[in-house]
Amino acid sequence: MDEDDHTVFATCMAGASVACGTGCGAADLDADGDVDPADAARFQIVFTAHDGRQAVTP
Ligand SMILES: [Ca+2]
Repeated sequence: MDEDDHTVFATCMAGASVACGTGCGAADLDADGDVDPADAARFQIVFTAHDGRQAVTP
């Protein structure tokens, strides 16, 4: 996970109950059909924890 992933995530962040846009399925980290603060919390955990040495599940 890197800055490119962050850019995609930020582009896809639309809010609760707003359907994921094209190409944003990977940003829906809790798989509930939107990209909202709940996904952002998961993204932050993975983004800050991932150091390339271990797999991190959101
Ligand atoms: Ca979501």
